Amino acid sequence: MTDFSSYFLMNAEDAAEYSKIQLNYFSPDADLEQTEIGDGNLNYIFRIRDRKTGKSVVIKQAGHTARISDEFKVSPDRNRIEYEKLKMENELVPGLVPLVYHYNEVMNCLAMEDLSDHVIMRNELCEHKIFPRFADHISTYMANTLLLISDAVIDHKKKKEIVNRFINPDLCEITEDLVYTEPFNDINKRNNVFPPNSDFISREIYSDKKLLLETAKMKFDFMCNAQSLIHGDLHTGSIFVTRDSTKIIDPEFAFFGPAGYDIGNIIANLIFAWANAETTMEDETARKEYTRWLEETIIDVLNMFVSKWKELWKERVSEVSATYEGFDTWYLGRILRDTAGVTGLELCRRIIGIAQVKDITSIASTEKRLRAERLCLRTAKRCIFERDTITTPEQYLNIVRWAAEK
Ligand code: SR1
Ligand code: MG
Repeated sequence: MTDFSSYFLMNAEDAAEYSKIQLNYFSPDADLEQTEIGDGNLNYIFRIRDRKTGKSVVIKQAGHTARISDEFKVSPDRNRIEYEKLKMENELVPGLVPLVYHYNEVMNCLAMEDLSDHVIMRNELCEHKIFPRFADHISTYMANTLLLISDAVIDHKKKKEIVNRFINPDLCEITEDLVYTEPFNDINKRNNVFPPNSDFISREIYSDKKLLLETAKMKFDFMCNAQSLIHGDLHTGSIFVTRDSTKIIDPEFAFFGPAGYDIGNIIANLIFAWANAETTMEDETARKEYTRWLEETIIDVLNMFVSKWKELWKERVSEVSATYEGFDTWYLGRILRDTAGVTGLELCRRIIGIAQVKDITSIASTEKRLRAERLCLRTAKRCIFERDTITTPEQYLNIVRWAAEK
């Protein structure tokens, strides 16, 4: 039996042994059961439980390549980044993220709270379930994490020290390629276009030179604007929920980038849920009720984010230049512009690129899926082109409704 003194990719039995002898988490006579529960694109996730006591833990291990494809060589240091970000988030937004217990730099694995009483939000949205506390929780998470770890609040030297710890080149490269580049030109031939939508995508996306130019501007913003310590992959598959609780997981893509990247991801993924409901729910009353809840959630997420952000700005900003009259409005305006642009990028990349979303791919009817895809792509283009003027949630909803009517 290994003593875990050198790295190897664990199976579930290894992870159980690890939890006993490295974590000392279970008593020596524990009767452990273990399962690999990961269904993401990158890592291996094990749940270990003592049948006698019900006590459990989750162990997440990073490999040297992505689970989705060996083509992606990704530093396992992402696991340290996730651990450090979760530790910071436990301070900033306690209760909205899992507790973390331990990180091992040899095995590139971390141990954290088992959230088996929660479920992945995307799967529930595909079942047309409602989460009344979500907007409040996610807006608190975003306002606190995005403002409190930024130059507006943190001492500049301290911030640069944190930037250093969160240089995340491999995962940033994935985002630069999969979000900002490939969906618009298929340069690496990795896109995964739904064949009946191929002509539409060639005409409306690949052939649109003006769109290409806007994606380049946004890509340079992503690469150059070290504004906030962002989550970096804040979609509904990175969120665990119950009716009353929200836990944001998986911040391995964290780095200092534009704050609007996280907010735009949330808005886009709520639009995927809207497109699914709009195109698949047969019963008109149920459909209207559910799409209305999603619309109200988009409104609440953005409005609550803005008001919480403004309150925090008043209380916490320490940088003198940031206190000059009008600077807060200018700064928030840039976040909202980036939010709209990223909403458009995320909508495109999940329809066209390699990493897709169940909200769309699970639509069995070709006709309905085509309608959902085109609704998202038309919304995306307007969000990108009109990002300088999109500042309110109602503007997103007007665009989505316009796209649904086309
Ligand atoms: C190779 S990783 C593909 C995607 O999965 C992750 O969750 C990120 O969204 C990434 O873009
Ligand atoms: Mg993930």
